[in-house]
Amino acid sequence: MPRALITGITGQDGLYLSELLLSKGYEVFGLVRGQNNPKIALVQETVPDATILTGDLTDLSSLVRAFAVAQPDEVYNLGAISFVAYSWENASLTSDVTGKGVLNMLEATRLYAGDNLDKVRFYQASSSEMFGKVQEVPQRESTLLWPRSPYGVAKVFGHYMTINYRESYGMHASSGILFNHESPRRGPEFVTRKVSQAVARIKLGLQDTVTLGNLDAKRDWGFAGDYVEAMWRMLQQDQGDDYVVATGETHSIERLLEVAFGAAGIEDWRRHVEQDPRFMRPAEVDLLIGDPTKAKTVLGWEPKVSFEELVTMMVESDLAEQKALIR
Ligand code: NDP
Ligand code: GDR
Repeated sequence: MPRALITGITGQDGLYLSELLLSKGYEVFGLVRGQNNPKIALVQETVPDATILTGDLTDLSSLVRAFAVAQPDEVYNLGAISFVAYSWENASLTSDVTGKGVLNMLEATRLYAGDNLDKVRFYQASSSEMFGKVQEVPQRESTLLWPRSPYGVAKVFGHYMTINYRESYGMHASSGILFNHESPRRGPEFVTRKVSQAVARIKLGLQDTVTLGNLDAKRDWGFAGDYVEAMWRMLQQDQGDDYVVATGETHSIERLLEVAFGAAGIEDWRRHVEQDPRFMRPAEVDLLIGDPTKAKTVLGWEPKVSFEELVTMMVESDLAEQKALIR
């Protein structure tokens, strides 16, 4: 039975990846931070067969202990402070967790493997935010990185550190440059879920408007359930490498609003949307669109859920959730 250690198991991707690995017969260990993390219950309910270990990405000794218990064949480093807007207000913390946390994980992996680095494979959750002020359209593995937020800068550090461990020590380390991926499990602070939740509440008469920031930004949005499959496929290759994982389509926030309100049968979305500079960012990433050719040709990976299907799935899930709350 292969063994996997996942950081960030309480997050959106951690839950989908745990489900995928358990369905493939893996023994799954998930790192959870804090002395009484409220999301432990969610993990226990969603993936009861996963084993929870305590640790924090900023505490190397806790990671070394987690490796000793999990004895992993595969390591998926998904843990991070992942909300871009928050990273300006907490730049140092974001650098420690999202940036230096990667180094701690790579070092814990190296210490665990000792002379036998072949026994473990490493996945780093890199991000399209590293492209920031894009230098090429669409963005691919070779596109120059130009991050626009403390989060993006921290991810660039983790990305290059992963490549460096591959080149310095011959570690089987892969960096998945994933573009935005969403689901009904997406945190409510991110724009897709903020919109799907608001649409559901507006439809049910629980609120009248949603307040957003920049409506012109464009993102390449896919379904998180599809994207964790790409992570797993990267670690099944003979060599570690870097891969862009994206749909190859881009849509504006305005288009997101149109589809989301439309899914609830509301045509005139503008009547329900307000803007507030509070939700604007000091430096915006205007356009992201990925070229997933390498993931397709090497990994045989393709997204299955379309943008419209994704948004409809999220609105329907939030409608059901909000209805259950008012019952
Ligand atoms: P989430 O924000 O849903 O999950 C982040 C996870 O990191 C949570 O489990 C969180 O734990 C954990 N975490 C935060 N701080 C620490 C810490 N100090 N020590 C250990 N764990 C910590 O993110 P997603 O699931 O959406 O994303 C997974 C990864 O992929 C992240 O690294 C993200 O940056 C990256 N990524 C995501 C994309 C997306 O579109 N979703 C696209 C590209 C990259 P807790 O619950 O305790 O806060
Ligand atoms: P992003 O996702 O920054 O791309 O990072 P987010 O959904 O937060 O923002 C997407 C775009 O929407 C605009 N926007 C708003 N965003 C939020 N959150 N709230 C608003 O009210 C709002 N109004 C407009 C933003 O300005 C932005 O342009 C996500 C995270 O999952 C990262 O961890 C990951 O690395 C990247 O995706 C790829």
